[in-house]
Amino acid sequence: MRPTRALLSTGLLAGALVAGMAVALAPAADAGTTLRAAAAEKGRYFGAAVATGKLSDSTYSTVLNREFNSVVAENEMKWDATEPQQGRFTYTGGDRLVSHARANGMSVRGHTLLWHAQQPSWAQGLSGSALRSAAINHVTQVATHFRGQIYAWDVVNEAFADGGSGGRRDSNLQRTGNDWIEAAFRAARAADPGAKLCYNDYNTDGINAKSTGIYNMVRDFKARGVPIDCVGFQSHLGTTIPGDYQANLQRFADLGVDVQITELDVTTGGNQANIYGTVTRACLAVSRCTGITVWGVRDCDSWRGSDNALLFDCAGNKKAAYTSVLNALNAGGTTTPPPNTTAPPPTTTSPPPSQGGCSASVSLNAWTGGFVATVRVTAGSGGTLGWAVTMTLPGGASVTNTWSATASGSTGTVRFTNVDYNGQLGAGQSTEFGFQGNGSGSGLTPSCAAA
Ligand code: 9MR
Repeated sequence: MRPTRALLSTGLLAGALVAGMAVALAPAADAGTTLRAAAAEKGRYFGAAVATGKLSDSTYSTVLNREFNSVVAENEMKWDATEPQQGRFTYTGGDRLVSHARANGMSVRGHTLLWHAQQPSWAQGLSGSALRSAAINHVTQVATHFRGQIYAWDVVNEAFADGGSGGRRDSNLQRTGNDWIEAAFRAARAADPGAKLCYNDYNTDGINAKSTGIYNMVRDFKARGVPIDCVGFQSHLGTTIPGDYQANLQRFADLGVDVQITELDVTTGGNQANIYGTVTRACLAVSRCTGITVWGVRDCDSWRGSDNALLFDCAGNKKAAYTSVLNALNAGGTTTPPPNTTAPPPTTTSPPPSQGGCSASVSLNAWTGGFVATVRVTAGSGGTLGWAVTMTLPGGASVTNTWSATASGSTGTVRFTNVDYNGQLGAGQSTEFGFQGNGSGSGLTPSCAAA
C-alpha cells in the first residue's frame, strides 16, 4: 500500500518518539516553502551543522530555525570538546544544541565519537591498550550522556585512507588493532540502543577505492552482526560531481544500511546550484537515503572560508543553490519514504520460555597487551529468561569495559549476566555481548547458565 501523507507523518512521529526526540511535522501551510517542510514531504530531514556560539546571532538562528529540522554540532560533541581531560566530561555545548533542537522541533545527529583528529592532547599521547580502553570508555560515556537524544551517531569518522589503497588510514586508534571500529560500534549500541549508528567519511562521492574499502567493511559488519545502521557521505564537493554518485549511495543501501548526506558543501566556480540539485535528487532517488545535512548555515559560517560553499549568503539571503535544492525536494510528487524505524533492539524477545540451558562461545581480537572478546550466547531448546556466563581470565588479565552484559568481578573468574533487553531468548536464539580486557585473553572457556 502506498502510504498517504498522513500515515507517513504519523510513522515519522512514532519513529521519532521511540528515539526520545522531537521531529517537526511541517504545518500544511508552509509545506514545500522551506527546506525542512519540503524534505519532510518526502520523508526526509534537512539539517545544518551548527556552531552553538552563533545561536545568539539572530540572522543565523532565524534562518536555522525556519529552514532546518535537523542539527549536528560542528565541533561541540567531538572528543576534545567532551573529554578535555581524561575521565572529565563536559557537555555544555552539546547539551545547548540538544535543547535548541528540542525547542525547535529538530532531530540531532551526533558527530563524532571517535576520530583521528580533534583528539584531546592526553589521548594523542596514549597508545595500545591504554588508548583502546580510553576510546571505548569515551564512546560509552558520551553515548550514554546523550542517550535517547540522538537520531544518528557518527560513531567513527574518517578511518579510511585516501588514494588507491582502499585500506584503513594510519592513526593512533588504528594502531590499537583493526577491530577498533567494531568495538566502538558495539560500545555505542550498548550505550544508546535507540540511536542509528553510522560510519562517516569524505572522498566517497562515487564508486572509488576508498568508498569500496568502506563498502567491504560494512558488508563484513552486516555479515558478522556488528551493529551498524548507516553510512554518512560527507560530500564536501568541488566543481564536479561523479556520475555514479547516486549509484554509490544505492550500493550501500543495498547492503541493508541507511545512507545520509552528512556534511554537504559545494565550491563556487563550478555549477554550484546544479551540483546541489544533483545531490538532492540522488538522495530522493534512494529510498534508504534518510536526509541531507549541509555543513553550516551561511557562506561566512563555513570552514571553507571564501569558497561561498553554502545555501545562504552572509546576510542570510537565499542563493541560487538554495532554490535548486528546494525545487529538487519539491519535484516529482511524493516518493517512497525511507524506512523510519530507529535502530532495532539488539536481540529479539520472543514469548518467555520457561526452561532450558544455554551455551556460549568466545571469539577474540587480541593485540599486544589487550583484547576484545565477543561472546555469543545461544539458548537451548527451552529458551532463556535470563543467562549468566562465567569464565576465568588468565593471570594478569582484567576486564576494563563490558557491553550488552553486566560483569561482576574484573579478574580471575568473572561472571557476566544479561542486561534488561537481551535476557529473554527463544529456543535456539542467540545474542552477543562483549568485553575489553588488559593482558591476554587466550584460552577463555565460557560456561553458560540459563534462568
Ligand atoms: O567545520 C569543522 C571546523 O570548524 C573544525 O575546525 C575542523 C577541525 O578538524 O573540523 C571541521 O569539521 C570537519 C568534520 O568534523 C569532519 N569532516 C570534515 C569537516 C571539515 O573539515
